[in-house]
Amino acid sequence: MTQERDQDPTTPYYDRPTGGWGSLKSVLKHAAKDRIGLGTLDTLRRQNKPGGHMCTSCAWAKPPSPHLAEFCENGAKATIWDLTRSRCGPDFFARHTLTELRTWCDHDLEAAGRLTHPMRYDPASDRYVRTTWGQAFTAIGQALRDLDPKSTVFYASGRASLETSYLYQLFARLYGHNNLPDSSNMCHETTSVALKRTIGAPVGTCVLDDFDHCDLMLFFGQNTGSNSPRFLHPIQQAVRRGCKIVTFNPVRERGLVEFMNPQSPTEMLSGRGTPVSDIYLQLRPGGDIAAIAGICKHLFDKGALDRDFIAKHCHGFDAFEAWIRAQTWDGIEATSGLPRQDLIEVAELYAKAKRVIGVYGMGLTQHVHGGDSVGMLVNLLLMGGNIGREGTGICPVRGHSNVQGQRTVGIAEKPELVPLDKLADLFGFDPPRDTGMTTVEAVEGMIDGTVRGFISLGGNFGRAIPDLARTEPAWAGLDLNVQIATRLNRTHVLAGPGAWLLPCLVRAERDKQKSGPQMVTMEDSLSHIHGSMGRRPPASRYLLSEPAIIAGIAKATLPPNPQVKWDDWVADYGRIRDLIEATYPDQFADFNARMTQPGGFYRGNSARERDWQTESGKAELTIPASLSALGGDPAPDAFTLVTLRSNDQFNTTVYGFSDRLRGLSGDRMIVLISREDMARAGLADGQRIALVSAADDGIPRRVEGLSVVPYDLPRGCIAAYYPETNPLVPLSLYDQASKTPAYKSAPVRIET
Ligand SMILES: Nc1nc2c(c(=O)[nH]1)N[C@H]1C(S)=C(S)[C@@H](COP(=O)(O)OP(=O)(O)OC[C@H]3O[C@@H](n4cnc5c(=O)[nH]c(N)nc54)[C@H](O)[C@@H]3O)O[C@H]1N2
Ligand SMILES: Nc1nc2c(c(=O)[nH]1)N[C@H]1C(S)=C(S)[C@@H](COP(=O)(O)OP(=O)(O)OC[C@H]3O[C@@H](n4cnc5c(=O)[nH]c(N)nc54)[C@H](O)[C@@H]3O)O[C@H]1N2
Ligand SMILES: [Mo]
Repeated sequence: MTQERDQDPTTPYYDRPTGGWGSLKSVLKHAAKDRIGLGTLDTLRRQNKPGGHMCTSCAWAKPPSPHLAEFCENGAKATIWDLTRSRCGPDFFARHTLTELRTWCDHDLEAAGRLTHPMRYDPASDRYVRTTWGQAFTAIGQALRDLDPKSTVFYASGRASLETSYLYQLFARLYGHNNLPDSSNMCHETTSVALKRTIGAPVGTCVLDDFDHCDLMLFFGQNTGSNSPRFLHPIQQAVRRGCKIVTFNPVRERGLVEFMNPQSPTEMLSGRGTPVSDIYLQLRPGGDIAAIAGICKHLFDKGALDRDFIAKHCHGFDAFEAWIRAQTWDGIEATSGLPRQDLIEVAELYAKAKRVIGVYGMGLTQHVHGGDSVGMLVNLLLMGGNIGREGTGICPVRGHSNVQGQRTVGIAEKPELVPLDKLADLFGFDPPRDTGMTTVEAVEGMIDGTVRGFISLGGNFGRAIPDLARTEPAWAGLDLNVQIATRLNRTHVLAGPGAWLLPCLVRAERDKQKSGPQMVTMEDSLSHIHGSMGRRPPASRYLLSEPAIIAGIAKATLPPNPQVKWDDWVADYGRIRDLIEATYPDQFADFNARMTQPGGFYRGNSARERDWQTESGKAELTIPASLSALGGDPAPDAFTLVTLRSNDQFNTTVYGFSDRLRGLSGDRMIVLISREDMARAGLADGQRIALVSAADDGIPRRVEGLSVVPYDLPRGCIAAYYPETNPLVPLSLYDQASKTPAYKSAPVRIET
C-alpha cells in the first residue's frame, strides 16, 4: 500500500514535495506585492525566537534551539501581510460607501491595507468617518451602560495575547456577563470538551520531545503542509528515524505525502523530498469513528491490548469492548468507505508500535459527532497505553497563535472553567455565574434580535460563522458594534449605526507604554508559554495596543473600583502577568521571569502525568452515539460538502488565489468532485453550477457561480473553499457536546 496507490492521475495534484522551491517562490511573490522593506526581513529573521516576535499564523510549538529561519511559508506571509506598506485610512473611506464595499471580495477588502485611524460609521453618508479615541471610548462606554450586559457578546479571535485576553475576560465579568465565545468555539472547542471528559485535561498531552521518540503517528483530518508547516520538520525527522505515519483524510494533502525542507540545501538542490505517509487512507467525511472502530476490532480479535494499563488506568472497558464487538465489518466498511484489509493493516502497525501519537485537526472536530470522534481516538490510544508516557500522546493541532492561551486565562463562556472565586477576591466583585453564549448561541441571538451589542477582539465573525447570510441584516441593526482590527474585512462592512472600527498594533510592532517597550505572551499548541517582542514602527501614530483599547473602553463603562487599575496595568504589562500568576498560581509561577525561556515554559498537563481529573478518576473509554460522525445519512441525491482552507489564506484572510499544494490556482469559486460523481451527476469539467442546501430544516441556502473541478475524492463527498461556501453550512448542525459547527459536513445538492 504505497502512498501513490490511490492517486487519480486524471485530476489536478501537485507533483512536487511540500516546502521546497514552490514555498520560497510563493513567499517572494507576496514580499514583492506588499512592498516590504529590510525591516520586515529583519523581523522574519527573529520570528519565533527568543527576543523576537511570535508568529501570528499558526500555534505550532517554537523549539528551544530554533532553525536559522524558524518560520514557514505561511508564517512569512502572515508577517508580510501585517507589515505591508499599504494603508486603509480616512481617505480610503471617504472614497467608498459601505454599500459599495459590500460588493468587494474578501481579498480586496483586506488588501486595502492596514487600518490607521479610529473610525465611526456615519449613516448619513454611509461611510466610516474619522473619530478620536476619546470620543470613541466615551460613546462606547455610554452605549454599554445603556445596554443589558446579558444582551451583549464579547467575541475574541485567537490572536490576542495572554495579557489582552486576561483584561478582556475581566472586563466582561466586571460588566456582567460570561458571553465570551472565541474562535475556539468554531474550531477546537470539541477538543476542550471531549478531552476534559475523557482524560481530564482540555488540551493535548504531547510536548516536542515526544516526536523524537514515537514510532507511529496517526493523522486524522489535519492538513500539516498548509496549516502548521513547521510541524513538518519534526515529522520529517521522525520519518528518517523509521517512525511510521498513517493518514486518514478524504483529500490527499500533499504535505502528508512528501515534504522538502527549504532549509536543507541537499534536498533543495536534488529536488527530492522525504516521503511522509506510509499508509494514506482516503476515508469518507465523518468516517473516522468507523475507521477507528475497525482498528480496535482487529486489536480485540488479536488480543493486542495493554491489559495492565487498561486495568489500572481506564474506566468503561467492558462496555467499550462489547460495543466494538457488536460492530460489523460491513457497517465499518460502508461508513468509513475503507476496505477491512486496510484497517487491519493499520491495526497491525499499531499493535507492533511501542509509542504512538494521535494527531488531529478540523477533520475530526467539525462534525455533528466530532466529540465522539475525538473520544474514539482517545480510546484507540488508551488500548495501547499510549497516553502519559514519553513518545506517546494525543495531539490536537490548534489554529490561531494564541487560541489555546485565551481559554487558559479565562476567555470562556463556561464559568466552571474559570476560577471565579479568585477573580472575586482579587477585584472585589461578584462575577456572573451563569453560562454564557457559544458562537452558535451568539449567532442565534443575532438572528432573533436578542443580541444588541457586539465587541470583537479581532477576527471576522460575520464571515467565519455558519449560515452567514441569515445574520447579514442583523449587523446593521445592532445598538453597538465595536470591531478591534488590523485590516478591513466583511464583518466591518456589514455594519450600520452604532458601529466603531478601532485599529490596533500587530504583534511585530513596537508597543511602547509608560514604563517602556512592552512584551506580550502566548501559549502554543503544546502548552508552552512564550514572550514576544515587537520591534517594527507602528503602521500609524494613531494606533493603540489591544490592552490599551480594552482598558479605554472598560474605564469608560465601569464605575471606579480601587482594586481595578486599568491605567497601571496598561503602563506595564508585567503587572497584568502578575495578575495572571495570582489567578493561576500553579501554572504561571514566576511568569515574568520565565516568559523568555527558550522554547517557552511548560504550564503542565495532568493527563501527561496519568493523573486523570475525570468523573471516575480514571481515563474514560467512551462509546460514540453512532458509527458515523455525520448527523445522519445524506439523501441519495445529496453530497457531503467539506469546506477547506487553501495554502494561500489564513482563515478569512485570503492572501492570494493559489492553492499550490493541491495543484489548483486562479479561482476560489470552485467545487472539487470525483470523476465518478461527475459522471453520476452528468457534470462536465469547468461547468458552472450552484450548490443548495439539503439540510432538512427547510431553510433555503444557496451559493452560485461555482465551477466544477474533477478531483481525487471519495464518492459522495465534494469540497469547496471556506469562507466562500459558509452560507451553505446550517447553523443547526454542530458537535453535540461542544456546539462547534459541523463545517466539514454540510449536506448539499448540485443544481445545474
Ligand atoms: N495557512 C494557514 N494556516 C492555518 C489556517 C489557515 O487558514 N491557513 N488556519 C488556522 C486555524 S484557525 C486552524 S483551526 C487550523 C486548521 O487546520 P486543520 O485542522 O488542518 O483544518 P482544515 O484545513 O480545515 O481541515 C483539515 C483536514 O481535514 C480533512 N477532513 C475533512 N473532513 C474530514 C473527516 O471527516 N475526517 C478526516 N479524517 N479528515 C477530514 C480535510 O481534507 C483537511 O485536509 O489551521 C491554522 N493554520
Ligand atoms: N466553513 C468553514 N468555516 C470556518 C472554518 C472552516 O474550516 N470552514 N474554520 C473555523 C475556524 S477553525 C476558525 S478559528 C474561525 C476563524 O474566525 P476568526 O478568527 O473570526 O477569523 P479570521 O479570519 O482569523 O480573522 C481575520 C481578521 O482578524 C483581524 N486581525 C488580524 N490580526 C489581528 C490582530 O493582531 N489584532 C486584532 N484585533 N485583529 C486582527 C483582521 O482584521 C482580519 O481581517 O473560522 C471558522 N469558520
Ligand atoms: Mo481555528
